[in-house]
Parts: sequence; structure tokens; C-alpha cells
Amino acid sequence: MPTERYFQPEIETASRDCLHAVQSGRLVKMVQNCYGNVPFYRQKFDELGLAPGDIRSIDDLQKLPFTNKQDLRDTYPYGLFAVPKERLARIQATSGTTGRQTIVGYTPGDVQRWSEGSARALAAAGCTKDDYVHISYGYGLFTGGLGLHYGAELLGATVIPMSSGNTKRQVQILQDLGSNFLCCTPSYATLIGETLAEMGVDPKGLPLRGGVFGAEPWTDAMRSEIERLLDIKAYDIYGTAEVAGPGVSYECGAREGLHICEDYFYPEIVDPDTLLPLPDGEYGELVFTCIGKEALPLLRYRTRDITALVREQCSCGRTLVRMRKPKGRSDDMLIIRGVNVFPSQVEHVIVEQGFTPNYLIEVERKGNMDTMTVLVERMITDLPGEVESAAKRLQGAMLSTLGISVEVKLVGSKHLPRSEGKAVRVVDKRVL
Ligand code: DLL
Repeated sequence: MPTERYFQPEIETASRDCLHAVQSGRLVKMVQNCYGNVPFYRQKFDELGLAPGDIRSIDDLQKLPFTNKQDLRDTYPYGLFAVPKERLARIQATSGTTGRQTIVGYTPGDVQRWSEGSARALAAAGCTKDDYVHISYGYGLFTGGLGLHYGAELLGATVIPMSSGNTKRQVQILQDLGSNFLCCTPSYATLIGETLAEMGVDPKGLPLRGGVFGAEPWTDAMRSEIERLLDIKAYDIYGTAEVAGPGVSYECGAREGLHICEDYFYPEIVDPDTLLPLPDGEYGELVFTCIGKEALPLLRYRTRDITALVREQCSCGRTLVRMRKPKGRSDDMLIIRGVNVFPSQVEHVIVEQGFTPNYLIEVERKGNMDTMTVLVERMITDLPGEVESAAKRLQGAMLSTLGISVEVKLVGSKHLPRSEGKAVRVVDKRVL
């Protein structure tokens, strides 16, 4: 069993009292920054009859107003920024494909703190300064590429800044340069793994040891598939551009939840309808207050991601609170004939039944009835007669897990589109 690696043990394993003091001091400063420099927040405070002095510690957090995506859109591009433009070191954006893209910004200090989160994630996955880190997240306004890049550099590792795309070349570079860690979306990791096999490259012959995968929900079943295809250990990393980028939370060697960098990003779980806080262990919407940010210090930002917090001590020695692997986003959740379905549940059943995690969910409304069809790739080895029974088996498993009947269509191997970034899993054709 390798010993656990920390990037900043003084904070990652700090006592809860110490964390409370750090969080309280930062929240007080942040609230003054918001009130003094962001007219949007000043107005919200005034409407609530709240003065910055009313916030004395992190225990006062619930007095503060929420912020949501629409607020960022309404004030596009720079309306919620707390510093003049000339103090910004970097602009990035969310990868949102619907509506107006959200612009975020960072001071040099913000870039440093964000990079620390990424460096903590890489170290927790076992990456060291002696390793080569192959980054196949997209570089650009999306935070994936540059986020992991800066984290790997801060750790002292050697970066191979590949960006995404041209998958055969990715495999060639993995082989030629002998990378030890791969960073990309989990769906792109499976594509790289499949391409490796197609090119006849044995992953056991590569020095690749681990991967840090995130930017989209993925199941433990998909983790096993990636580990099999690439012969590595796969770790989850979470983040959103509004909060920072990758490294807001990350898995450690125990891989039982993602430790949140709560010295910079303070988490809450709330009921998405009532906005009331939920007890630890209960699933609800993840909300962050960016207590360590200067340029875009968001108060109680509603991420829409569905997860739960775990406060029990982790076997890795970190004291930072953990969040469960996100199930998906509340706005990704499908309601089919009144039943809530997350694409990640569908993925779980597919892989559990021995299929590859390449799938597409099509939803339609026929008359007054919602129908859901799941397209899954069959194995190359399946004989024609076996395809029908495999589809029936999968359909039965879906019914027992999801509680609704869905149609399963088995399509040819490699028939469904592959993704080099975040995968699109749902086509909802309902006109509601
Ligand atoms: O996806 C940042 C990131 C880059 C995270 C690389 C990890 C690795 P956005 O483009 O703003 O930022 O998208 C944020 O992606 O609210 C989640 O819905 C989803 N997401 C991110 N990481 C995970 C994860 C980046 N590990 C949105 N598991 C978030 C599930 C994730 N969903």
C-alpha cells in the first residue's frame, strides 16, 4: 500500500478548529469585498437589511443571499467582478452549451489558489514532481487544460500540454514520451483506451500509472472500464469555472468521496426547492461560497450538482470534508412519466451488464406518454441470435433499477459518437 501523498499537509490534515478559524477569517474578508466592490451584492445586502459586520464567522453563512447562474448571465460579462479589469490575470469561461456563456476571471492570487487545488488533486492521485503529466483536457476558455497544467507545474511535475483531439497522436505521444499520468474527461479516457487497443498497443507496456478524470459525471463502473483499458488507477476530480475550475474537490487513495478544498471553497448542501440546508449524508444541491477568491467572490453559488457531504474521518488522514461522486446536475435529471432518472444510473446498469459505457438516451413524447430509448453498443463478439436476448436482459435490469420500462436498442460496435471533451448522453426531443 503506497503511503498517502499530500501537497499541503498543513491544511489538508488541519484540525477542524484550525479550518474553522481559517474559513471564518476569509468569509469576513470576502463579505467586505462583496459589499464594498460588487453593486449587485450591496443591493442584495441592503434589501435583506444585512450589514457586512453581521457576518462574524463561518457560522453566519446562512444569513447570506444565494447566487445563481442567471445572476452571472444578467451581469455578463464582468458585472459580478470585485476588482478592476487591470487587476485580472486570466479570463476563462464555463463550457455551457445552452444560453449565454458565463465569463469568469482570476487575479494572480486566484490563479495561485486554484492551482493549489489542482496540485492537491494530482498529489492525492499519487503524482510526484518526478512524473510526466499528459494533459488531454481542452486548452482555451474551458478551465480543464490550463487548470491541470498549472497544478502539475506547481507540483513540480513535467507537463505535456496535448489538449484534446487527434487521438492516434495522443497514443503515439503516450508511448514515445512515457507519460505517467493522464488528465482528460472520463469519456475521452475510454476513447484513448479503445484507440490504444485498435493500434495494438499493450497498456501494460506503458509507464502510465494513473489518471485524474472529471468535468462530467462518471460511475464506478466506468472507472473499472477505464482502468481495464489503460491499466491505470483512475481518480475523480471536480470543479466548476464559476467556483475556480478543476481541483475544487478530488479523490484520495481511499477513493471514497472527493475531498473539498474547503479552505477556499466552502460547501453546503441544500434542498433545491426550499433552499434549506440538508443534513450530512443527504443528497441535495451543492452550493459554494468562494471564501478564497478576489476577482469573482461568489456568495452561496448554486452549482446545480447533486451530491451529499461526508464528514467522517477519511482513512487517508485528510480532514477536509468529502462530497460523494456527483450523481449529475438537477438540470440533467430527466423526468420520465413522473420518475426521476439520472443518466449516471443508466450508465451504471449498462456497464454492470457487461456493455461498454458508450450510450445515448433518446427521450420523446408520443401522445401524452414519455418514451425513453437507450442506445447501447453491442459487443463485436455477439452472434446475431444473442443480440436480442442481450437487449432483453438489459431492458429487465433497467426496469428493476430505474423503476420504469425503457426501450433498449443495441447498435453496432463503435456506432455511437465518441467525445474528446464532455460527452453528450441525452437527446430530449420532447416539446413541453
Ligand atoms: O468542468 C471544470 C473541470 C475541468 C472539472 C476538468 C474537472 C476537470 P465547467 O465547464 O464550468 O467546469 O463545468 C462544471 O461540470 O457543475 C458539473 O456539473 C460538471 N462536473 C465537473 N467535474 C465533475 C465531476 C469544469 N468530477 C460542471 N463529476 C459542474 C461530475 C462534474 N460532474
